[in-house]
Amino acid sequence: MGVHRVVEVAQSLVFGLVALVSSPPHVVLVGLDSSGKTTALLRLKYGQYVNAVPTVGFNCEKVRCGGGQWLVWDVGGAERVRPLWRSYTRATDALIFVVDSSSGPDRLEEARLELHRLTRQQNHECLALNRARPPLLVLANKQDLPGAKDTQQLAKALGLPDLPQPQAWAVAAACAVTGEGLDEAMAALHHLLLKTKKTHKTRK
Ligand code: G3D
Ligand code: MG
Repeated sequence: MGVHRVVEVAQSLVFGLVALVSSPPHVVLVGLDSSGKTTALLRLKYGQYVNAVPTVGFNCEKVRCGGGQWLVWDVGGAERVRPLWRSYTRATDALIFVVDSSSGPDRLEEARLELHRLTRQQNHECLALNRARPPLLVLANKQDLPGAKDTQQLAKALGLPDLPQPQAWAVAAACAVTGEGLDEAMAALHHLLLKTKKTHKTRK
């Protein structure tokens, strides 16, 4: 068994145990390295800016925002650890893909490829288990930076309209440093989650 596989199995076990003892919906933050995942998580947790160190492994916090409580997992986004995203997202209730809105075309294309790879995998797993596809919120972070793209430009650049149906998605603009937009983003995710649950129930 490869090291990646061992880590994946161990993480799935931890994830399963935490799921058993905690009731709030699980949400996983993924996205390329330096997009602002940890800053966003710490901002949601502490209500203030905390300088994040590069994530080794993952962070997990229970937070209250957007009209509900969440268990938020923040997973490293460096290229070598991206294969591990799958073990975190397999059983999650919702997904947040954080993007640096000021990224150039190459980084945005890299983000698009990773996002589509992840949602394809999730699609297969959810079909096999007859589970609802977790809703996707794209967090258009770093809106304070010059040249930051707006939500429509990012939806297009990330190919969100091309995601296979039924995939509930939304894009929300934010700045994790000031916290602007984060609560609205979580409220939008809450709304998507309720919608997804309702749609899945009526399809069954
Ligand atoms: P990651 O967890 O996705 O890898 P981090 O990203 O949260 O570690 O953030 C990477 C860098 O981006 C950090 O700067 C952080 O302060 C910055 N950052 C996060 N969100 C924003 C934002 O909304 N606006 C701006 N301007 N910067 C942001 P450093 O300098 O510590 O690397
Ligand atoms: Mg991080």
